[in-house]
Amino acid sequence: MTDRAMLPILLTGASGALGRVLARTLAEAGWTLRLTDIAPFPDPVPAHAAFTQADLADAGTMAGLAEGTGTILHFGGVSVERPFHEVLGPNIIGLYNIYEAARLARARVVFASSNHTIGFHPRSERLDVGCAFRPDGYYGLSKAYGELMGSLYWDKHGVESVQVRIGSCLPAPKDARMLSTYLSYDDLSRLVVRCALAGEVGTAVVWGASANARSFWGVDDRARLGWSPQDSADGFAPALDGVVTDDPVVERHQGGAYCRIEYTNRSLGVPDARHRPGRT
Ligand code: 15L
Repeated sequence: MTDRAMLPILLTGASGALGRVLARTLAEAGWTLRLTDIAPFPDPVPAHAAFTQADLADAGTMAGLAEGTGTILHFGGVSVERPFHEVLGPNIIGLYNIYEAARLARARVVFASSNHTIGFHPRSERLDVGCAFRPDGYYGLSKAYGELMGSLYWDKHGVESVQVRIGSCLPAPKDARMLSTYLSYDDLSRLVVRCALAGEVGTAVVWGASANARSFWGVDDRARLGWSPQDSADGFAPALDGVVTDDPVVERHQGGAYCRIEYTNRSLGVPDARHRPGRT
């Protein structure tokens, strides 16, 4: 156990789907929690937890909440594809406020990044975390920015962070794509605990997926955290194999339906638009 294990955890986005899971499981595991969200907390506040309703834009409140914590789980902000101006405030300015709060508190950040940072990679590619960002929308782009913010704050200020590129974290996978991207709630909870307990992590990037045989993803920094997933989507394959769309944009890319939103690229049918003759 490190000293960090004795300190409270700040959880942003506590009222969201994953925030509610983490509030429950971390409280059950005995952690002292500071919960915050712009929306009211819909559940009974667990023992050893306090909830503060606040906007990520409120830098002073975020800094106050972070003071004395060892780990900030940053799950707040916009969590689906939205127009640029809706993403900008929570996911860029709010993110900055969280990293500044972490710098002042000397806390480690665990960032809920997303597979949508790399969503335009084809499903036929197996990716390591060093792969190029290919965001599939403004939401994914904001998460790529968030990962780079972690890199900046590590190099410039020594703020540690773990960037968790979450796949599809749901009670159960829902379609054939999620046989590759599924992350169970229990694997997420165990991962977050390792992020809080691990010794030096520097800045680490991890694929947030269970042990799915059909995973799109390979090498990451999980060994540094001492985490490996215990669950898998594989048992759902017989039921979900045929659950696909008839849309080639959706089915070709790792990001699935997010790639289709506002898609106007006429080059569909060419395996990779970046490699069209005449384009650099
Ligand atoms: C995400 O990043 C979203 O937050 C979630 O709602 C799902 O769409 C998930 O990705 C996914 O790709 O399945």
